[in-house]
Order: sequence, then C-alpha cells, then structure tokens
Amino acid sequence: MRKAFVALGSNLGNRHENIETALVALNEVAGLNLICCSKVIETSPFGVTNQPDFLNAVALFYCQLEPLQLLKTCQQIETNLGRIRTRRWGARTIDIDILSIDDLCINITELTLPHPGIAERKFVLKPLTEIAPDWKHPQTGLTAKEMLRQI
Ligand code: A4P
Ligand code: MG
Repeated sequence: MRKAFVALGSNLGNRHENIETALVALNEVAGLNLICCSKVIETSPFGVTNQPDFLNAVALFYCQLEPLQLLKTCQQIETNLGRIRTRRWGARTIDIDILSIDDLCINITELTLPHPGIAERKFVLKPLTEIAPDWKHPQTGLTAKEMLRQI
C-alpha cells in the first residue's frame, strides 16, 4: 500500500482544533489510514509575512486513493473547515498539502509531487524530519534530515 506524507498548517481561528479536526477527517476517509503525526509546531509566516503565526504538522497515511482523489479529499476537508481561498500564501483556517505519495513524480496543473516547496520550508522539514528523518526526495536523493540541515 502507498504511503502519503501530508503537511497541515493553520493560522486562523482555533489553530490546534483545526489541525486536529483535519487529521480526524482525513483518517475517516475510506482508503486513508493515519500512521503517525509529528508534534504541532508554531512557525513564523513564510512568503506573505504580515499574517499571524502558523501551527504546522506533518502526518503520514497509508493511502489507497489515487493522487487526484487524495487532492480532492484534502480540498474538500479544507472547505468543510471553513477555508476561504483569498490570496496565495494568505491566512487560512487550514491548509492541507500533499508532500509525497511513495516515489511518485507528478507534474500536472492541479498536482505537483513531491510538493515543490519541501526543500525551502523549515515548517515542513522540521516535522517531516521528526517522523521520517530518512525519507528520501525521489528527485534529488536528499533525505529530510539532510534538507533540514541545508536551510
Ligand atoms: N497543488 C499542486 N500541487 C499540490 C500538492 N502537492 N498539494 C495545487 C496540494 N495542492 C497542490 O493551493 C493552490 C493549488 O495548488 C491547488 O489548486 C492545487 O491544485 P491552495 O491550497 O489552493 O493555495 P495556497 O495554499 O495558498 O497556495 P500554495 O502554493 O499551496 O501555498 P502553500 O505552499 O500551501 O503555502 N508559513 C508557515 N510558517 N506555515 C505555513 O503552513 N503556508 C503557506 C501557504 C504560506 N506560508 C506559510 C505556510
Ligand atoms: Mg496549499
């Protein structure tokens, strides 16, 4: 069965509850089973910096969904949790990004895998390294631990 790493972020409303609710909702989907989740960390906003601090976490799931089904599932849960898409990188109740699904490399309009921002985002690499230090980026061959050391 495939394994999917998913990044969660929230900087609006009850941030802890948003992350918790998203994890529960993902785990309730048929074909998704939570294996583990990192600690939730507080991080300064990256990109658009004049917005509240984020809580971030990374979770690992067994995934029987096709990649685009997983994307739609994440987006549906974002919508259910009251996310309103405003500007790119803006404040949000919940953001659910797919970091990777096994070693799949996908580059279509709706979905890029692995997620293109992994190597430059400490708020992703820190929790990813906590739960999977030896996870290897299929294109660069670098592990999570090595990428974290480089930023
Ligand atoms: N998309 C393509 N690949 C993926 C993927 N692997 N996972 C497409 C999820 N979505 C993917 O996403 C925009 C489009 O990306 C979607 O339509 C999907 O088809 P979105 O969630 O609607 O918009 P967004 O999240 O505002 O844009 P983006 O580019 O995903 O931003 P990020 O990368 O999510 O950054 N600072 C801290 N400290 N912590 C954060 O969590 N997050 C962001 C948002 C900015 N700064 C942050 C944090
Ligand atoms: Mg996103």
